[in-house]
Amino acid sequence: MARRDADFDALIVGAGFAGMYQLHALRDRLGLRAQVIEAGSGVGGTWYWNRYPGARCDTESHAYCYYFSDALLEEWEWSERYPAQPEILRYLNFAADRLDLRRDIRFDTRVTGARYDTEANLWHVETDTGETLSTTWLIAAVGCLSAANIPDIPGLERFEGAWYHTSDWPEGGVDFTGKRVGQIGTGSTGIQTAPAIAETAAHLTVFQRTANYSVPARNRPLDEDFTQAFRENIPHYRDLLRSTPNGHPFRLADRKVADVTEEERRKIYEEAWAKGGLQFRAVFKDLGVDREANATASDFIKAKIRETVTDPRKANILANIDHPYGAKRPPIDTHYFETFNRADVDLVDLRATPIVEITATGIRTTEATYDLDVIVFATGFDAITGPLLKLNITGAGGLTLAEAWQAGPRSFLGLQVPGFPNLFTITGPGSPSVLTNMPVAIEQHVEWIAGCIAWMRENAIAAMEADEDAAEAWGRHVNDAANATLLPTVPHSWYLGANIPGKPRVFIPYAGGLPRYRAICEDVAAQGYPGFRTKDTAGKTRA
Ligand code: NA7
Repeated sequence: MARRDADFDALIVGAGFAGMYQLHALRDRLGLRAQVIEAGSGVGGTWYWNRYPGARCDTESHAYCYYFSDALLEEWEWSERYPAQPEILRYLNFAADRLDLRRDIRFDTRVTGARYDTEANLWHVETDTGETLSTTWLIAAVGCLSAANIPDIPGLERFEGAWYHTSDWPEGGVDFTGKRVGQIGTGSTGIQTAPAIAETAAHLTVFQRTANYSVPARNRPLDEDFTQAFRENIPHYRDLLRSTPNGHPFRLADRKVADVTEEERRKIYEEAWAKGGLQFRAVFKDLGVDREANATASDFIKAKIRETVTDPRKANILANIDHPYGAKRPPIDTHYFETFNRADVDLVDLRATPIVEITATGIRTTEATYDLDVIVFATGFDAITGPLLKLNITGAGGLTLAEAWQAGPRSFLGLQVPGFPNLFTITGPGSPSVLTNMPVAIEQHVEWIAGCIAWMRENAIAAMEADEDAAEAWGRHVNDAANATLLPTVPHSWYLGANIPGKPRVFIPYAGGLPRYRAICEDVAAQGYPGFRTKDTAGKTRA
């Protein structure tokens, strides 16, 4: 039940894909007094901050946008198969204008803390502008990959050159002309940025800890015919995105590796390689669940790396991959492996020769010292839970989120945490989030949250929170879903929190697929929200 004595009915943290749509859903559909608090000076969230050279989405552009509005889909035209960061940012600015969102977004304002008042059923939200704002509902739309991981390598403070993390890139860009650049990290980001940096730098050294697969993106301009055909088939695309397990616009093939001959298999992989993109992993249905089947795809890609990279030393380091393809987030690239054929690009194997320290003039490994003018950290994120913990949230009875998650994140459906009434987490831990095409997962969460808030208002519910037992059971289900795949078999994966020292090793996202997850969430809503405790405006509770 909304309270007239609160500053707001709903405060939303973050003005990316999630926060923008949540504002629209609560303000324009439910008529709530809702606002967004955003640390950046503009909308975009992840796409506002991740401005590194080569930044591009790995989802095809026509699938990487809002589908809740036909008008938005019809009015926007994408220029490339995969949208680059500036184009996504333009798109989100277009959506913000079209939905008139800016008047309810507080830019340049960071949430520094939030405290729940159980007596008043209110959240008190503190910001770095010195304000404390009260709200009935608090919605974290902070993104899954927005808390940078800057590794604690001794000596960084002594480095006399410039250094950057890819997700906190200077607005005007970085001029690499004439510079010796060292790049640490070869995840999706590193694989995108290395070819772009090599274009202008005097010299690039890539420091690789874990070798990685990558499939060519085969990016290309989109033509009028594509746009026309897309606009005529919007319902088809909407159904497609909402019915595939990962929210991408392609289906998992209905065949197993063993169903075809070796020759047919080779042809299938060659065709998928030529088409490019994440759909490479969808050509057989058992690649994600069966090690032996997976090895055929893994070996195919390793052979492609060796064919592409002419220097056998570099090829060996790049193809020395020890996890199953797709069990870590599979990157796609534009000339990543080809970049190592340039005379001005070198590769260091940190498994064989780890970094010892950063010196005033570069990076020292156990074997050599590399003189550098710039260090680029493409070292990823404290994923999913990191951005939520950074909000410094204290729930009912003084319990902090950090305390509640000491042994790993607990959440019912990835939407609510026991002990934190009226707090919703969009794409939180235990929801499909990073295993999917994010806008599809985001729209589902935003709509579920709006539906839940509408139900609370209709039923005079003052507070609602996830039940401990429901969260416990959901945690077990999340584990079971992961264990049915190859995903938890990679010990150093950030899906398990393994990239952050001290982070509990728990498989964080829900691997059961979006359609199954959506059905579970819809069922919970249809049944009157079992698994949540409520307190009505007269103080009556339901366990
Ligand atoms: P990722 O996928 O976490 O990749 C980070 C890379 O940085 C990866 O190669 C790491 O090696 C490496 N790394 C991290 N810390 C270190 C240290 N201390 N020393 C050396 N190397 C290190 O992040 P991305 O930004 O590439 O991608 C994140 C998501 O963004 C991606 O999945 C897309 O959804 C978009 P490691 O593998 O841990 O050995």
